[in-house]
Amino acid sequence: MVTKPARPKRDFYKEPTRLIRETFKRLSKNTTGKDYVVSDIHGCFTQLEQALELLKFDPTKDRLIAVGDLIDRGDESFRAIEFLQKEWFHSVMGNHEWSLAFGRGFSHPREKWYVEKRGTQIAEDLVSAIMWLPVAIEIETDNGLVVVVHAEVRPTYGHWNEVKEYLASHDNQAQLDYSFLLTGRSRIRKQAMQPERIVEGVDLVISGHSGVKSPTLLGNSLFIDTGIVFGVKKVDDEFAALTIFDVGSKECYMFSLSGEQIVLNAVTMPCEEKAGL
Ligand SMILES: [Mn+2]
Repeated sequence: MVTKPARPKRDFYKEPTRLIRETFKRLSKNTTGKDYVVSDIHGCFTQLEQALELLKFDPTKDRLIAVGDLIDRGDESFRAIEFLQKEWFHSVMGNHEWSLAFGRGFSHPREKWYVEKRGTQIAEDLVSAIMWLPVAIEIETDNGLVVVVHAEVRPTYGHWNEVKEYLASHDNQAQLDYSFLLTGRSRIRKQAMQPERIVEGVDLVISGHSGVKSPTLLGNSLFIDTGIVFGVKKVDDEFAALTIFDVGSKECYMFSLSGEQIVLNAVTMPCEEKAGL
């Protein structure tokens, strides 16, 4: 009989200074190596490692920024703890992390495995590792400011500063609506009036969350969740791939599965050219 762990303490709700500090993370320019952004991992860390090897990722100077949803669906979600301890690995919070840390906790069927498969301690370690993830990461690059958020910057926000001001204007987490950053699909589903509206003040916004067959650029918002977990779980391996975006060259590398091994199967055109920027 496994004991259900206690729900995480909601200090996040009560500490405004932490809110300001933790909402954003800013990475200064990487002057020695490359920066990459990886699509939704969903527990497929073995496939991520294989892809990084093919990319010749150098952990001594390169950095990898994840769009969130590190956990759930795949079998290795617990390895998020290990990756989040690596100096070169950064991630924004996805709705799956949010849901585990602040939402349903362990009562939801999707999250039961944390306890059943790995026990109470690892479940609590996982919550500790994810509950402070920033909702946005700003990366200073030679190509300007690149922002990573899990789902989207809604086109109702014309300027990135409007989003920052909104988030900073609340001193209480409970009053904040993060949902547009964590779960929004208004651009990709064309629900918004101007799905291709440029987010001013930012050169490129990179998000996951919404499944796409190949990386999709709308305005200066790039969507890269090509759903590798569905290939690993053999739910739909027709287009399932892990996408890694090279921030410097603006190229997307797509890795899909060939048997148990991941293979580099496509390098899309640089996003810059696609966008005609
Ligand atoms: Mn998501």
